[in-house]
Amino acid sequence: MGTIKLTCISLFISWFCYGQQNPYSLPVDKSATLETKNLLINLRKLVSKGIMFGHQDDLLYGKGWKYETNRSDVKSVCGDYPAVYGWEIGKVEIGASMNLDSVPFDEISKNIKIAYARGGVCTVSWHADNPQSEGSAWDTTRVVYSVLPGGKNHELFKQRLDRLANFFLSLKDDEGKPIPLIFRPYHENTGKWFWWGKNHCTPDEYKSLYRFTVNYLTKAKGVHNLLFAFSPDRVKNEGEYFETYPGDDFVDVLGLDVYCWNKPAGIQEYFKVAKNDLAMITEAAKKKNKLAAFTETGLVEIPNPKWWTKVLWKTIKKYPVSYVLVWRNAYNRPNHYYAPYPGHTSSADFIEFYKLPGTLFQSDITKLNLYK
Ligand code: BMA
Repeated sequence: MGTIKLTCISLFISWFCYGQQNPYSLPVDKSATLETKNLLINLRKLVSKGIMFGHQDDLLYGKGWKYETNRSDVKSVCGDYPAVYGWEIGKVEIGASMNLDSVPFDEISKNIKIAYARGGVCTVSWHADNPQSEGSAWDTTRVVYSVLPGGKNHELFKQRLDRLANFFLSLKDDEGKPIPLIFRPYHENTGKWFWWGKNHCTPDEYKSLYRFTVNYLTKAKGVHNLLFAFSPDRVKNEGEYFETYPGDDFVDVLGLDVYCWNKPAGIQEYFKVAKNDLAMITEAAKKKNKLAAFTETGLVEIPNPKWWTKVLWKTIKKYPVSYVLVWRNAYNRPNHYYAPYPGHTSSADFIEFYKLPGTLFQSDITKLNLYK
């Protein structure tokens, strides 16, 4: 009896110590490249130091300019690049030469390499066309069931994933090593606007779609430079978030997309919803040994001059999220921007946000080398 007890206790102690020494889980892709594994481990460590700032399409274009190497609205305002760079690759799956915002894929690849060489973190969203109707990501013709194995669009869908895989495989640094990316497919699925969204497929169909994509890219196509993010839009509770969760074996990052609406009650509503959801995902991420991130947010045109310190920072500061990413400063839609540019009324406050010890930009992370 005594021996059994002692064995149990020593087994428990070694399990406990192992857990303490290895608090970082591996990426869901067990064959991920060393740099991709290192990225996940280092991002986990970085959470205790601060929240990285991210901006979609930051290096590609901004207010009144496009395709000027090394230009960035964020840098023009605060003197530093964002730490996280968002990229969009919708239409890569149909073999187009430009994405859905008419940005050439060559420009995207070139700038991903530049961002990576600088030690930045790249995350990729994918507003994929509807494979059934040939309409856009916003065409909600029912389709998910048909792209799964055995479905009438399965072969066509695999061809699309082949093109997606080829894009990921093509992203290499100067030494020919694959560039790690946080891939965020089928995002905002708790909303109703995309073909993979709520009411357009069942939770099981959604999970199968996500799992098939992860397996196909990693196992069938040999793509090993991805961490996978799940990023629903605002939810009422944990139950709604996890109703479509593909599972711990398929998700590295528990993400969340919540925008702030510019209406009288918008800010109060943002505080309430974003804080509630961030509290929930960061708690769940802790239990699951995963990373949490505020994968998309922003207030269009930033009409509130203190939005950065008094709204965004106040919302996120308590939560251990890896990064917060604001959406693009569209070159082709004058009123569609989410980061300041020189002369914007929120620029001074953005500089204050930049100076906060808890916000991390490119110069903070370059020195850490997140890939080593
Ligand atoms: C949306 C808008 C669209 C754009 C899409 C993909 O939220 O910015 O104009 O086409 O993202 O970048």
